Amino acid sequence: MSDSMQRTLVLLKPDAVQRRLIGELIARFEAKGLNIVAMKMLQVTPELAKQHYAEHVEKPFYPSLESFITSAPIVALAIDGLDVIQVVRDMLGATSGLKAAAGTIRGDFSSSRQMNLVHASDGPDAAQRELALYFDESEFCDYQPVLVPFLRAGDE
Ligand code: FUP
Repeated sequence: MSDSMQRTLVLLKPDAVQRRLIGELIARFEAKGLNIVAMKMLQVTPELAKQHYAEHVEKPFYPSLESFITSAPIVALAIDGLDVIQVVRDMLGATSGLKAAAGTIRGDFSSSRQMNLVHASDGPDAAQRELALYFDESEFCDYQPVLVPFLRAGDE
């Protein structure tokens, strides 16, 4: 199957903000050649947390997760790229920093299952749903990335 242009949601969580890792993490997405098309810092409310983590609200770990995700601001990014949903998930690594492979964000910077620094949508349906939670359609910047001819071949 040919690679398709996609958009995904990435969150740099409160631990990333508090640990001053925002720049280092964004740099990884830029260096990979992905295209950031929206970005903002915001405070997640308990209401937004429940919408975002709808599939986990009933789980035993949810209260602790909500407390963490609302504990400081986050940075939300919308990122475009070929197969970007899987590419970014691979860049994040396994959920727990203790299991994530070296070279991934979580593998390199996290030693925790909860404080794993980053979130990224896990599929096209999740990406659509989660992007709408954090961004209005008008906030996506559609610009021509001028480096594309140096990032991949014309037929890719
Ligand atoms: P991921 O898709 O890798 O972000 O992970 P999940 O959707 O499985 O989990 C969502 C978040 O819940 C993760 F960021 C970590 C957190 N979590 C806990 O805090 N405790 C658990 O037991 C499982 C997940």
